[in-house]
Amino acid sequence: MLSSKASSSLNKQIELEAYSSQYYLSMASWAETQGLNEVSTFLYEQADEERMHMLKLIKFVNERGGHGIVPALKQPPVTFKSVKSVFEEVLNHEIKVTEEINGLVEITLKEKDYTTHNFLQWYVSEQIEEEALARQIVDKLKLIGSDKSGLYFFDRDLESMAAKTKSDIDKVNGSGR
Ligand code: OFO
Repeated sequence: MLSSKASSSLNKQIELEAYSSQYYLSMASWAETQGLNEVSTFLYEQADEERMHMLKLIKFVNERGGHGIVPALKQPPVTFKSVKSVFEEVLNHEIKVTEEINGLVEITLKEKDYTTHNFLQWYVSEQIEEEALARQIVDKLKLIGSDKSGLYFFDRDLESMAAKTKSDIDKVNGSGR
């Protein structure tokens, strides 16, 4: 059975994952309007992944005798300065999510809630993967600078880059998803 502290902290995380999904969805929609097809496909996928993270938490909270609360939708930003600024925002957001997950892990240790602690390890690994991917993309965009043809190739390569990074990280972790 979840303590009320663990339950409310997990519900806060549900809200953050839901917001992450909305945020990336908004980025995807913006990128699509800019003709950046692969960037938008990539971001639509990220939005779906974040929704899956939210669902996984809701189900866990409910299984442990709590109540996973579906949060109200918050309006994310609608327009973005550039592709680079989009991915900088993704990276900063992922860093924030990692901090929140670490905070949750700390709570479970204080409360000696080893079941939730164990459950959260999946999120710890996921954050390593997502931060690394966002950082790699931002680094690539820094190299491209304002070169328009570079941006064209970046858009084309984004899909394979995401797949490769994921498989590299899976190899390092010795697991798939
Ligand atoms: Fe939910 O994984 Fe990143 O934010």
